[in-house]
Amino acid sequence: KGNEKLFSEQELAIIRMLVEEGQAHLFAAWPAPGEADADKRRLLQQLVLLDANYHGGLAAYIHNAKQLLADSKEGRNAFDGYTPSVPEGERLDFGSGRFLQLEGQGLEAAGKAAFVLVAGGLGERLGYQGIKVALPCESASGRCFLQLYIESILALQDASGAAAEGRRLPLAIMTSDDTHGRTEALLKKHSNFGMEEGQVVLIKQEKVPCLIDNDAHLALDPSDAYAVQTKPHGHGDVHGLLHRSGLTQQWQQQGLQWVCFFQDTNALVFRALLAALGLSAANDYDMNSLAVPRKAKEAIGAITRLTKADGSGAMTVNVEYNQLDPLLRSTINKDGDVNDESGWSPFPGNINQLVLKLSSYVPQLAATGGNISEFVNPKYKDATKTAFKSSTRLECMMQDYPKALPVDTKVGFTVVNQVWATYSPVKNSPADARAKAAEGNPTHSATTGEMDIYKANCEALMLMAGADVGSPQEGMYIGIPVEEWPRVVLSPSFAPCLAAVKDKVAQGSLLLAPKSVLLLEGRDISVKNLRVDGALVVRAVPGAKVVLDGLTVSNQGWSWTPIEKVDSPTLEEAIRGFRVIRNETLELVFDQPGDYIVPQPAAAAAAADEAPAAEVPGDEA
Ligand code: UGB
Repeated sequence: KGNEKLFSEQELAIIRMLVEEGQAHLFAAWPAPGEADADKRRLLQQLVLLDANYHGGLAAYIHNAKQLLADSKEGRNAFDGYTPSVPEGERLDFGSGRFLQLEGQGLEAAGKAAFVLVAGGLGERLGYQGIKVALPCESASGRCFLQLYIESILALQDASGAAAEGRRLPLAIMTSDDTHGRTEALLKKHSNFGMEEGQVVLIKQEKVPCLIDNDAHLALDPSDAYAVQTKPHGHGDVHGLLHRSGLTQQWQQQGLQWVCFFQDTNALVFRALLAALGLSAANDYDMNSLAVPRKAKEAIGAITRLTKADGSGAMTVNVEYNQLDPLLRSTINKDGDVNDESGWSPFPGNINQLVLKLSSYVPQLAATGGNISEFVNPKYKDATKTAFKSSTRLECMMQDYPKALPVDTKVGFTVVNQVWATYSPVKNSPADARAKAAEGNPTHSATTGEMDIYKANCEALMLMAGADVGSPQEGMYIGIPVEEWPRVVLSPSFAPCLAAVKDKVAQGSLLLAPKSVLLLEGRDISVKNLRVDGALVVRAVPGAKVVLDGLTVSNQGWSWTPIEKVDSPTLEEAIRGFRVIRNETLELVFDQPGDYIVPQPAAAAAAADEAPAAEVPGDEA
């Protein structure tokens, strides 16, 4: 009372609405008019913003929260009444004939695809303060995740023929207040890593208010009585943001047909995505999840078909592992979540890499506003479930998109049987990774994220080109076990798809000694006969057609030196447990278009004065 004259109509309206919704506690401690007026206004401005950012406003948020908190207290299960079964989809072996066939179809489809990276999360679990997309995905090239993703999209733009037809493949990145400024700065610093102005767009998600009890009272910030405490709403916000930004409609008008979603730290995603895109195109899927084989009870969501006995509902959706076991027990299998005769769960594991068909996505977004089914996960003080240990909030996940889809929507999955070819994210701190390793689980650490890139590239060279890369060796960095393969980096331009490796590396033409380093950076490099015992780096601009034919490299190479043996490691080195020491390198740089054979044939060498020469600035130059 008495504060009325201080505020605008809009601010007064929000106070009235919140008081009606039982939120008078937000203003109860306000001093008399004239005291802390600027702070009062600050709180109201924040509330106006929170109201505008949530679909239906804060009143809807409070109503939804009350309902979800009541469901949680009563232990009501969102999947009650549904019977689970294994959905439609296909399981592929990496590099098999069927894989390559789908990859080919996927490459064509990629020429009409848009890409969406969800990158609003901070690396808290990883113990990294910066944005995760700025981390090097491997230390050999030092390429950061964002650069890898952008170069992969540009390589697909080229290889699919989209570039030749004048089409640019767009990338939208969802950021949050935690990541927006730094993502923008990273792009600016590196001139969008080669994307044109406007080709990459940032869409920022907002946080939602925290809740202190089952009556959905909003939480004031413990350190500021004039601010509501807020937390992230989850990656499900991406659908609403794509809709409200107009991007999806724009993409459809430009003739694009597919949208591919991926996470911030899985460097392998583009190795398997094309096969999923191909299957989407072949089966006309409205939604397709690129998934991994799953062991029963593994802490990973399961992609599940859910059907109501009376035919009133059906969907194919991710069921979190803790919900899957009770659901199976109460319906089709008294033993719950168990492996089948193959030794694996019949349900594919969700890794949140999704392919959506634009022609059904756009109308669905228009119908729902892109709002995704929410959930709440309060940590209760005791079994009475009446009080929380700390404030909670509503959340939503992008993989829950099918929950609102019509029953006849075609939703499928694409499993690549070899997890190492598809999924090795960087999520856990060294300490958590060690604990996971001790339990026999994948560590999802920066250490394995890097080593799995080398492994996947070596496997690709073996499968596609019969390369001799030796056998992997057992290794260990900061207590995290790894398989050590030759450190092979194939730039996205060199290998936009697996089939490109087959085209560019002649059968049986490549031999890599253990722990050798091979970096091939350039679209037009090919290998006819190459042996490396040490380190070779080849960089070639587009149009520099480089054939490695008869080259033998022998030098001291590089060593992945355990962090215990190096001085002042950086944080990036510390979380992976090693520093790369470059002892000796043969580096071949071709910065002018032309035809090059390395080593130069004797006849050509005579006329070498006239020919464009390769700059060889490495130690052996
Ligand atoms: N993210 C956002 O952009 N905004 C947010 O508000 C939150 C996250 P995490 P988590 O890969 O196995 C997901 O934190 O908890 C981005 C799936 O939900 O790494 O491990 C963030 O930047 C789960 O079903 O997710 O769980 C990152 O890019 C399973 O698939 C992405 O969302 C699991 O990943 C994921 O964020 C998995």
